[in-house]
Amino acid sequence: MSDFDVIVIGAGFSGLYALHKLRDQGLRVRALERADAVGGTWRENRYPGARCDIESIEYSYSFSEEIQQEWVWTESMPAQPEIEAYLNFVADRLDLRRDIAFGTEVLAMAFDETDALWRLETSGGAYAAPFVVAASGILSVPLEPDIPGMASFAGESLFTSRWPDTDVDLVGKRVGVIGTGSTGVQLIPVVAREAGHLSVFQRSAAFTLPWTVHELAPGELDGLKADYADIRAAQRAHPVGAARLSAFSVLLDMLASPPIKTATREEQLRAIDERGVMGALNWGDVFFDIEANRMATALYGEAIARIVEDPDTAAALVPTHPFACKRPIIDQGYYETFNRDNVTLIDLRNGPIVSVTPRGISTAQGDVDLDVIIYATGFDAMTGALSRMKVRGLQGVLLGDYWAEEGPLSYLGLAVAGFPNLFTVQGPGSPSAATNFVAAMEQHIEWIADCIGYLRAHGYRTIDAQPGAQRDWVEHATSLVAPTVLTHPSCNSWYNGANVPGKKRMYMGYTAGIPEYRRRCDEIAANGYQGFTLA
Ligand code: N01
Repeated sequence: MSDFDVIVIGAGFSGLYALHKLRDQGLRVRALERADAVGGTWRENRYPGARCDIESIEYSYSFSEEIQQEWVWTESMPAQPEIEAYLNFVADRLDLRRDIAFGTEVLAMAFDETDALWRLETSGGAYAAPFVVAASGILSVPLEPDIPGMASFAGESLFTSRWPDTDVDLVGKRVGVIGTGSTGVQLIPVVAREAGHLSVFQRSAAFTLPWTVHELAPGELDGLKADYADIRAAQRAHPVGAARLSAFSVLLDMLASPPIKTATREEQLRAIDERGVMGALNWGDVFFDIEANRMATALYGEAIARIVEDPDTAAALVPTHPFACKRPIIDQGYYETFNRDNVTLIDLRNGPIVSVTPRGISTAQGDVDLDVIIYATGFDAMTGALSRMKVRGLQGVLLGDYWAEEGPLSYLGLAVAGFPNLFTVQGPGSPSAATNFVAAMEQHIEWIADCIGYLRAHGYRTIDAQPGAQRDWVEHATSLVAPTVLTHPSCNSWYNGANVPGKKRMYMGYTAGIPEYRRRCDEIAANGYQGFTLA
């Protein structure tokens, strides 16, 4: 007998909903949160410029009509402080804090086969429960680069993924930013406005599409809230879980566009005349045909050269990896930032970083003296959090070792064979990263809650994914991306683990869309949890 029926790991978007949903079902639930507050990834990544690239009206919980009517969004796409405030509001509104143990980091957990219990070792003592819901985040383990001399830097070192709570003063300082993924692209224009001088250390140039965020006008939010039933219905039917404008819907629009390969030069030029960098990529064949992708990239370079005044800088900003193989990025004034007198782009393709020194960053092209270094170097995504936690399943197998050896295998992205009663929210092989995270997450939590309800109602103590079903699922998910540029050898992305040295490479999303994924998950449940062993 344990004190709890379910342990939820994490109190970010997923953990808060899991706690609420399972508690509502009459279960004894405890959420364990490493930090002293709710918010998860949206709390830690409080760097200047952090913002969601999906509209607030859709990047929010849909399960509670009260919450969606009461909360007031102020901008079309929410900035980090507003998302963090929203999650705090939800925690209070649903009285969740009383069941969250803050400052409690899960260090290890093992499945006790005799008692059919997970036994957890945490920084706040021992816990046990039959079920564990890992809501530990898909982008919650920062990837710190292994650059010699990092600790020797005499100035200030900052990491976007654990930005300080206190104000950071960059005014007039010599700042270096390493990393030009979504985080760097958001951060760089903001830092450029404050810093005395900003040096951007770019290893891979980004594809990024300009976007304007607007403050919601008086009455605009009320109008949206009045239509919420329709907005949520459209969202639910949409492959990426966001029917309004978002970084993902832009990609879907592109899929439906004519091919670049048969477009005339005039048509190509008209595309960038009318829509700039966005027009350069807006061709249906770029996702499947690497040659088409390269043609679009060349056109993209022409569009950049129309914005960025210095020809060398413009050329250095043209990516060399295929468009769409990394997560789409949208920005506010990224390319324009490189026209500022106080910004220098250091293209590491001309000579890599050699070391960090007490004075700054030393590259094969020369040394740059700095007061502040900001690392925006990404995450060990999807599998990182659970791999670090020392999760031991049947026969004492470590999940981190299993994934390291076999690749990030999972059945539905919800469970891993040999790790009974452990539910992985947004695990590898689920829509997660390639969709509106919140929409995909709600489907996961609801499926998990139904599953635990079913097991208890039918007297089952354990559920475990079958290796064969898991293999078939991985094959199915992999086959969906096989004909696309996502599997091209030059595609190094956190989507396929290529950003982490030594990580087994495999695309970790599910690209048939959330409605199709939901249909499959529901069918599996309706068939008595097909592909799982219930005991
Ligand atoms: O991380 P990334 P991120 N030396 O992995 C570079 C979500 N997100 O934090 O590409 C030099 O994309 C690395 O270079 P390379 C979103 O899902 C969402 O930016 O490996 N450079 C790359 O440029 C996103 O996809 C939002 O060659 C080094 C960068 O660091 C995900 O988080 C906002 C290096 C890492 O890019 C991750 O984005 C922000 C080294 N040693 C984030 N090591 C929104 O909602 C790494 N790099 C809008």
